[in-house]
Amino acid sequence: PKEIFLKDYKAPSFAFETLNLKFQLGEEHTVVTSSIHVIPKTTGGKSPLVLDGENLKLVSVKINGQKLGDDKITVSARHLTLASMPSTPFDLEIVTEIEPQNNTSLEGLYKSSGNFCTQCEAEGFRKITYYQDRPDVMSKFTTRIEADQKLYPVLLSNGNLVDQGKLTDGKHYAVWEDPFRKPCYLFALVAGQLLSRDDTFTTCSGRQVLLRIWTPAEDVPKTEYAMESLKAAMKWDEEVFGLEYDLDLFNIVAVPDFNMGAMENKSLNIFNSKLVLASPQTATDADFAAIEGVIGHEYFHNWTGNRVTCRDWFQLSLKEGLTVFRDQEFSSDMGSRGVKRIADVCRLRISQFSQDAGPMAHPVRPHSYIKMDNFYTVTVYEKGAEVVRMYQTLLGKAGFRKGMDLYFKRHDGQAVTCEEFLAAMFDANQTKFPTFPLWYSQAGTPVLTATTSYNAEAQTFTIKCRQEVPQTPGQPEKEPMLLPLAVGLLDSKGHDMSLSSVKEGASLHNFSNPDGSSVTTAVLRVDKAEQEFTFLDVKEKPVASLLRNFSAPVRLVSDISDKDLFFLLAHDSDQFNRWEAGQTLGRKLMLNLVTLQQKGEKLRVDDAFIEGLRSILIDSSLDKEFVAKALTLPGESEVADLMPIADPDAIHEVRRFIIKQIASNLRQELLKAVKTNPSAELYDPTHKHRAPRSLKNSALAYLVSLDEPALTDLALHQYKTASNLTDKVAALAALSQNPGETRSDVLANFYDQYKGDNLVTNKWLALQAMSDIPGNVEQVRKLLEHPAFDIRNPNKVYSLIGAFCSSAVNFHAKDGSGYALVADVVLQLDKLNPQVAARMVSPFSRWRRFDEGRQAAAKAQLERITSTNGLSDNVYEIASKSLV
Ligand code: BAL
Ligand code: ZN
Repeated sequence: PKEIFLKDYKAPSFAFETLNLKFQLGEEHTVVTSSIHVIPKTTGGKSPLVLDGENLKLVSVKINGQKLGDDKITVSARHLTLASMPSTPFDLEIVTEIEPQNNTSLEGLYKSSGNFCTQCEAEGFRKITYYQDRPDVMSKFTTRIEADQKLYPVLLSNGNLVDQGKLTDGKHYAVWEDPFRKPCYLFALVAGQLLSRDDTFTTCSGRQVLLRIWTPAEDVPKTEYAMESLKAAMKWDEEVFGLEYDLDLFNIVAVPDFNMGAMENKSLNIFNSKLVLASPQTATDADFAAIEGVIGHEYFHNWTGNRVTCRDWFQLSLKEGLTVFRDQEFSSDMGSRGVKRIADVCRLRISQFSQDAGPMAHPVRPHSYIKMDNFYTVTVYEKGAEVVRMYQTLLGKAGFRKGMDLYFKRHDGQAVTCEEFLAAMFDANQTKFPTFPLWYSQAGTPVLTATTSYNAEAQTFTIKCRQEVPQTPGQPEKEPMLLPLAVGLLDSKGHDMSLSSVKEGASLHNFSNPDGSSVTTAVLRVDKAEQEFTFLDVKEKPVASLLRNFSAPVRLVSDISDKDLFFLLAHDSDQFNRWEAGQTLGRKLMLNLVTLQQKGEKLRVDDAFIEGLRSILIDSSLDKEFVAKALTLPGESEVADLMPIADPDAIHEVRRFIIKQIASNLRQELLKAVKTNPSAELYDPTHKHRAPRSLKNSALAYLVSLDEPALTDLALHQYKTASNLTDKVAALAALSQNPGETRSDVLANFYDQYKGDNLVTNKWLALQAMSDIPGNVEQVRKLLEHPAFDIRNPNKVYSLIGAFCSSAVNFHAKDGSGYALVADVVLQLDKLNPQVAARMVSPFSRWRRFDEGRQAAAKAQLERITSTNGLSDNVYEIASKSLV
């Protein structure tokens, strides 16, 4: 397979000014007629026009109405080359035939539950027609759809509906015109039997926008929350970024078969149904929160992605990092800022730090790819969002907003690069941080080591910083980069000290807020391999709160004592760092106990740790969702990443042991948390109601871990009487920790109750797949044959196989059976849906982190995959890079 490099970028030699598409949708085949007004960019000579296309049947090519001779046409598996094109503007018409009904890759035009729909990002448009399938080719699209009226009463595409009517033979048509130039990855078409929930939004300039969410008729009642989220997102973008919606219609369509979560096609977002459909009885608090976040995300793309798009796919983070940052901020404003930050950092550390430390490590802006689909990664998305967040941390909220305003002013309607974003941010603030751009080009998680000292006589507090960016594939050497280090100092009462000034090298920086209030968090700019910062006028020995709000995506190593960590857990005003203090203690405890476990020695949890958690649990002034987060131990994979050789069995035993110790020591407090936080009869997904529910359900899980009849009954009672799915699934999850009859009975009962609902049965699949009970590999193999599973549906694959890979003890089963199971599925799935198959290969990539036996077993499966004939480029890229 061919690797594509950023350094080889060349601007296109032909512009496509307008594109008229005609779709004649049929059951046997669909005819696509594409009429393009082409403007040659090169002067002189007659150059060939090379178009991308895959799995297309070419019917005809015309130039200015004249059929092009066969001698001028070359068709290969991936391209159509048209020789000696005119050097002046011309009209090109291409007719192709496709078979959407047989398209299981879910890229291009395909059918889902009998309806036609599309997915074109990144390179799916080439499965619809021959085209310059690249984001810097922007055109004005007009789309005519013709289809059987009974089978496909609803015909949708981007922009405004400008014409519709009846045709002969029971057919009808609709014509859509999108006034905004766009790349083809933002094209969308939907045709089928759908009904809509309609609403309106009046924009800040007084325009009324019609909002429509389309689903099969029976699902319309489940779209209420999605609609509320959409209106909230539209309002938020006006208020926070001054960005108004630009058309009179905004459509969302929910489809059950979708590779991604959702897609931001101009004015016609297409969503995976799991991110649209929700009711108290069919969705959990987490589902409601995800819907709010993703509805926001896709809507926000209208400006960050659609109005200003990417020059090439290497720049993906330009729109994704920025839009993830925007959706994170939106969700923070809708719920609890501290809790949202904790959740986002957890995800980053568990998934992205791990990717950054493995063979698939790549910069936020990758240098090369074989299949772009493989680069929709946590690095491009989540680390990319951290990079955007760092601009805001360095420039301040007002400075960041100035940068955003300038970015839109300069680049509206253009396809640009990450440099343009950076330049807008710096120019708007008349500043420059020379080492900041390295965040786009250097892979790997920087390690920031901080050592502190207090000089009582001089009343100074010094932080010595050392930074190192680890080697990653293809990048043996790294430069120091700018790490914003947010610091607060706590006095002996636990209050924030007022910070007056800091000395760094020869320069002195004075802190003061514009309104005269005191500064309690300072942002230090760490940009050298070694550097020292000295706070002046520090009246007593402080406890330092470092990297507040996780101000940079780094691994922080500090000399902070356990005593100081307990102090921060009790007092830090920065909610993230308060939680992080507990996590740091938890990680240390787990690592210590793992060593004991490996030596066969007795395990013990310090009283101080239990007491620290007890004081959080009984502190009624705290946000209950924060308390639930603070009670959660670091994940097994997080601890595995910190070990020289990961030992999933020992980590699992230790984590279970600590959970049971916490449960038995805090039994009374946990029981109180369960009893005093019942859900209201009328379900409400907002933070106010979600917070007590999350605390109650965390407490319940702890208690049930003790496997005592009275506590099991408590969960059974909740399972039977729950008035919402959150409580029901929480009870089911708690009960399914313990193997035995109760577990089997509730699982059977749950399936029986929900077997008609795919989204709910997917939770049932996932819960069993991620279970760490012994022998679960065989159980998951059986579930592959269960009627609830269907390998063609990505959600089901993610629920069963994706969830299975998250259970370290079973995926990494010593006998290699977990690896074999996943490889079997990958090879079967690759023939149907290479994108999803490649995602299932990713968990293998960390195989070198394990002992020799596991390494050999995982490597054997990777080699089995790479040596398979007819493998897709998608799977080949991940599997072969994992082996390097
Ligand atoms: N652009 C692909 C889906 C998303 O990130 O919104
Ligand atoms: Zn996105």
